[in-house]
Amino acid sequence: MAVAAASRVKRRVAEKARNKTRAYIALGANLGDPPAQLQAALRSLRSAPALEVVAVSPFYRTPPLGPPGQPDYCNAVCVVETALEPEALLDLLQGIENAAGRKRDGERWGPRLLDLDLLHMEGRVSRTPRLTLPHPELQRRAFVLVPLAEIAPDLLIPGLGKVRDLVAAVDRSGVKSGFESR
Ligand code: A4P
Ligand code: MG
Repeated sequence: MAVAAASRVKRRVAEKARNKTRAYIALGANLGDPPAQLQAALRSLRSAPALEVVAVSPFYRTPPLGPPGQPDYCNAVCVVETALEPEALLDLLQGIENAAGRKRDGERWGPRLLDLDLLHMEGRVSRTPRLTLPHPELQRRAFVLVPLAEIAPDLLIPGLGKVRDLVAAVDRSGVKSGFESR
């Protein structure tokens, strides 16, 4: 335990020296082949020179939040280390969404090929018209909190609390482990 804590401190010091921070990204899809699209998005993130993917949660099947009649979502969360500013990271995420064929002309919370949301960046808050950090819906969404709690239960979200407490407070009954490719 002490060894793990010491290595965590060492990593934080090294990250700080490189001016890097950790960012938490939610991945979601409910059109096409959702798990394949999440895998493709992860490949794009891994090949981006400006960041390093350091953890990926399992994939989950989740009931859609939004207009009725749409397919279940495949959801996951990943953690990256990056020296990018938050809005530059958002640009990168939106570029990956666009390359995956994401259309932005549909109804609010309508079905989508790929959604990449920035949940939180350590040490950063934002309230610009383009970017709210932490993500404003984070604490209400089991489809975000369940995968996030798998890889970062002790993460402290500013103004909200620890992820393990946030996930304990939401209804997780619809969130199912795994998502078979169709
Ligand atoms: N924006 C502001 N803050 C952020 C942030 N922290 N991360 C702005 C990402 N984007 C942020 O997003 C609209 C605008 O939000 C962006 O231009 C950005 O500047 P968008 O991705 O273009 O559109 P959207 O995703 O339809 O908008 P919205 O309202 O943010 O939807 P959400 O919150 O992304 O929800 N049900 C399940 N089960 N699983 C899901 O993953 N996802 C959604 C989409 C709905 N229902 C779902 C799921
Ligand atoms: Mg979005």
